[in-house]
Amino acid sequence: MNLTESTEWQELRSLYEATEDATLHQLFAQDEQRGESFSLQAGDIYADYSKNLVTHDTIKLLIDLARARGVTELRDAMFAGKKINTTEDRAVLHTALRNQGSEHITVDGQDVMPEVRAVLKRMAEFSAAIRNGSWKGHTGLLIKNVVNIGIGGSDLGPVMVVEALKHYSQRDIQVRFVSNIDSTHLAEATHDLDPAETVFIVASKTFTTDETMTNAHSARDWLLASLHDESAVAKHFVAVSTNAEEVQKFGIDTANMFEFWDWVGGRYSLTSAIGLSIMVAIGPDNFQDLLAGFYTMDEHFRTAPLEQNLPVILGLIGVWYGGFYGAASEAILPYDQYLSRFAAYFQQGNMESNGKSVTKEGKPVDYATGPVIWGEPGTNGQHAFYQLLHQGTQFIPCDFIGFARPLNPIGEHHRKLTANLLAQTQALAFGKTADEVRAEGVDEALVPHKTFWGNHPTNTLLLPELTPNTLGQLIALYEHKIFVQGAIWGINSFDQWGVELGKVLAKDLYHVIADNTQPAYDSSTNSLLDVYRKLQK
Ligand code: G6Q
Repeated sequence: MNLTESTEWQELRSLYEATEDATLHQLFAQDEQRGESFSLQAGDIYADYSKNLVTHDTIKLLIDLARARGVTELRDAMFAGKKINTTEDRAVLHTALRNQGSEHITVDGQDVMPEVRAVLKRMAEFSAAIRNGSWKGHTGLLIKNVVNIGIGGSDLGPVMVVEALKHYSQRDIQVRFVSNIDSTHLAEATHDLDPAETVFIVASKTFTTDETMTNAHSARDWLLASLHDESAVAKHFVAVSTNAEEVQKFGIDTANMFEFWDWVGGRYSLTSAIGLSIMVAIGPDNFQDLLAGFYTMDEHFRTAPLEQNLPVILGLIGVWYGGFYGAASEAILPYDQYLSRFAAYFQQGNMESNGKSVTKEGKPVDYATGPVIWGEPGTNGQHAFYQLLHQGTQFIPCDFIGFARPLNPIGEHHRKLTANLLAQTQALAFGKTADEVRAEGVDEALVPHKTFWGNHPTNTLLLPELTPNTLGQLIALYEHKIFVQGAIWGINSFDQWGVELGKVLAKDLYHVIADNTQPAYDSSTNSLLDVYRKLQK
């Protein structure tokens, strides 16, 4: 049944119409325990969702909606290795990559766990060899630099996690990333490196992605220009891929290939061999701890009752805002500098997963699906875009993420950081009325400018400390939130056909540019090509 025609949706609509004027002020005044009763503990994550425009009735109806839309059935099908990615006829089993249990997980009748464990073991051996210096370069030098070449799902996860877990990394090994086809990225990443001390990880599920293959070939040229010996490639290039044939064609020995499988979606792949650069940076034990953290949240999502299931609750609140309040974006605001790439990571995670406008059956939707995801770490954002959050005209729910114990305790920094986090959620929720502004003796002309309407909803996630384990929990939480929303909206969160058209057009345009032929496109593209050619001269 179409979502908006369901009884549960219509009941939610009636509830929205009856309560849309309620303010967070009123909701908190009505219930002294609100802060506690609208909170949850999932693993190490304490989640306060009380500063949302919801009542117990809203949550109850949203849970009814989740039941009616088959969220639990779809979840169980995902964990069981069913082919829920219907447009690509694939299982969606990133949860198997971090499974710490002893059960079999089968795809097409085959248990995938032995292979998962075997690859993890090989990754651990390779990482240890780089870290302890037993893997030497072609000329016998120690490896000091590891450069991951990949893009999208084969880049963003490792980029985010290597930065997030820098505190746990081996500092004498530099891990860098090259993704953009713009040669500046490769040039800047390698300009101060010695090829004899550098290993490239070419990370590509398909091993045909133009950006990655172009960068990998140029990296190979850069290496050979210095080492002058084809056989050096074996010591300086390893691959992470599902495509052994293409890996071999590139000249990488398949003994140095780390495999993963078609049931691992790119944007859900950081716990697969795609995380090799992470393991090199933080070591096999910390990587294992990261997997264990993912597993904690996977188990919570799989087993907790819907009412106490954090990804379910957060997902449903997002559906409520998208469906009835017109929320077109959500901000993720981590109060931790190490999480500077967290929002960017979930930009892909969320927008590529749920940026869809047809249902799994191919029918156009008549409701909002995935929001725009964005954000920067606090407190930088406060001095940049929070103005719009507080006084702009858009409705933007925000997630605030904080840690109780700092990894780099210096003076009063962390207490001030935490005070800012809490202050922002207070200001967003409760604002400051015109009367309160007047009571401060503010000139009447300035009163409208200094008034804060409040009523901006936030979730606050508090964790003890940023560790590989808690980071794993946090990432899995957002992954499953995306899953829940996709299930409610009835879309396929695991394909990404929307990225295809641009790729095809770029291929065609590349030939027009490279061969200098007459373009026959629309008048805008034709003129732009014309100007480009003139400017090149
Ligand atoms: C993610 C997408 C996409 C993919 C890249 C890289 O879910 O599928 O971002 O990861 O296009 O693809 P390859 O790993 O095949 O190079």
